[in-house]
Amino acid sequence: MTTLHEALASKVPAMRDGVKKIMQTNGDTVIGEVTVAQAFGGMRGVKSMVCDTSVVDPDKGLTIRGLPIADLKQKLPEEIFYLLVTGDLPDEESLKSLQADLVARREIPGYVWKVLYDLPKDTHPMQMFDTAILILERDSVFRKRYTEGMRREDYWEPALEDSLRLIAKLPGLAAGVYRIRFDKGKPIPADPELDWGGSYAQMLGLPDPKGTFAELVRLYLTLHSDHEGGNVSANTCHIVASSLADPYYAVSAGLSGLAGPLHGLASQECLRFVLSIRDEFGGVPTEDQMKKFVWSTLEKGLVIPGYGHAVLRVTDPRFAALHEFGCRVCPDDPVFKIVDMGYRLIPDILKEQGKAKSPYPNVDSGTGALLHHFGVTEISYYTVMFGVSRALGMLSQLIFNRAIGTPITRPKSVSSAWIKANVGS
Ligand code: NMX
Ligand code: MLT
Repeated sequence: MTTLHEALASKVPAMRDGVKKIMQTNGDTVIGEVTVAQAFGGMRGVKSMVCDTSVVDPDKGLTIRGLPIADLKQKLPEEIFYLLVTGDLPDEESLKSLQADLVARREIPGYVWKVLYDLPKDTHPMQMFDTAILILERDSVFRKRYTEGMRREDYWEPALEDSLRLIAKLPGLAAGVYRIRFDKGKPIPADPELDWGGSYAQMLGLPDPKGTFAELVRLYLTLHSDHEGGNVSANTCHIVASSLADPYYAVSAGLSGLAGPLHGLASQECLRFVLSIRDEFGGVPTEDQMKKFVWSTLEKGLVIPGYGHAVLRVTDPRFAALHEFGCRVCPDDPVFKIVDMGYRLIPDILKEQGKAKSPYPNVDSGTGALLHHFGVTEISYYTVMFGVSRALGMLSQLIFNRAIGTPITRPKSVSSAWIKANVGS
């Protein structure tokens, strides 16, 4: 048995040494270049940071520490966290020790609930979730130790402790947001016998006689955890934490990025799109009706939510895993059927339109239909669940960066005038 702390402690010296050596021997080696289009265009494809937790291959999709996500979908999300942080999956005892670490840290202070109850009734669930995380910042060990005077080599330890404290509380917090915001009754205490994802499902309080909803929640949390370093949430968290702002501030910032409709909020927008199709046609449309609807959306200048990707050029394997779950669990649900029909028809339409570099579904395309099937019909809640999962990736990247001593992020910007003067207008 190796606790997460021990496993990481045993690896940190080699991680630091590896970075030091490569910087000494190859620090000046060029790994990419930046074009004017990339500078104006969201830095797409610019190789400018290192992230070891996961890699997104445009033609294969996500691998976590070298393992394809399709091979990890049966794993518990807390096993994925251990893998992200250490590079190894935990054995049974190490997993138990991590689960015990989380249980010991999951109590949410009363003043957090008080603020959540006091927020106006129309507050967006992501705002509530994000606010609660900022309130928890009060307990940051990293900030306390830094104020006392901490050596740079020690940064990773309180970063890990803050991460465990935060991750432990996220399911209870997120489930509480759901219950408070949507008048479902008081937050439900966690069942001590349940795993991290299972207790999230239980605390949401939906009927789950066969445990299939809990199965979906675990799968969801595993699939959304990490997507290399450049996505908006991870990148934002990375930049904020590089100033040595503590993990609570950094995760809150990352979640604010996740709340944008081109990123995590797309999960809400996807289901809104699917439900608008259902309402327009009074159920599952014919293929012709569906095609016309998609074309008219594009003609209005709108994007088709859940399709396209900044990196991927194939169907997102995370979507494939969720689609497979839907085909097994709710193939006849009309909402899932519309998602399934979209998967068959939309890529060809986007190809014909010829704008999107990837015409294929991304992870957000099908999640809403599955949550809706189990009774999570409040679509503005969906991004909160994404946030619970993405915190695993953001925090593992943060711990890694504090361990190897990554400095403050500060790229150089140039003005349009500089570009004109240097490359011609
Ligand atoms: N529907 C219609 N047009 C699209 C779509 C889409 N799904 N995806 C890209 N395009 C357009 C895009 O708006 C752009 O148009 P224009 O030249 O007029 O500005 C053009 O195609 C080229 O964009 P790309 O280079 O293919 O995409 P980019 O890397 O800029 O953006 C996304 C990637 C994901 C932001 C984009 O595909 C999109 O807006 N998708 C819909 C929203 C979505 O599903 N987001 C979730 C992403 C996953 N996540 O979990 O975060
Ligand atoms: C993600 O999971 O973060 C999204 O697929 C977006 C991205 O990778 O840019």
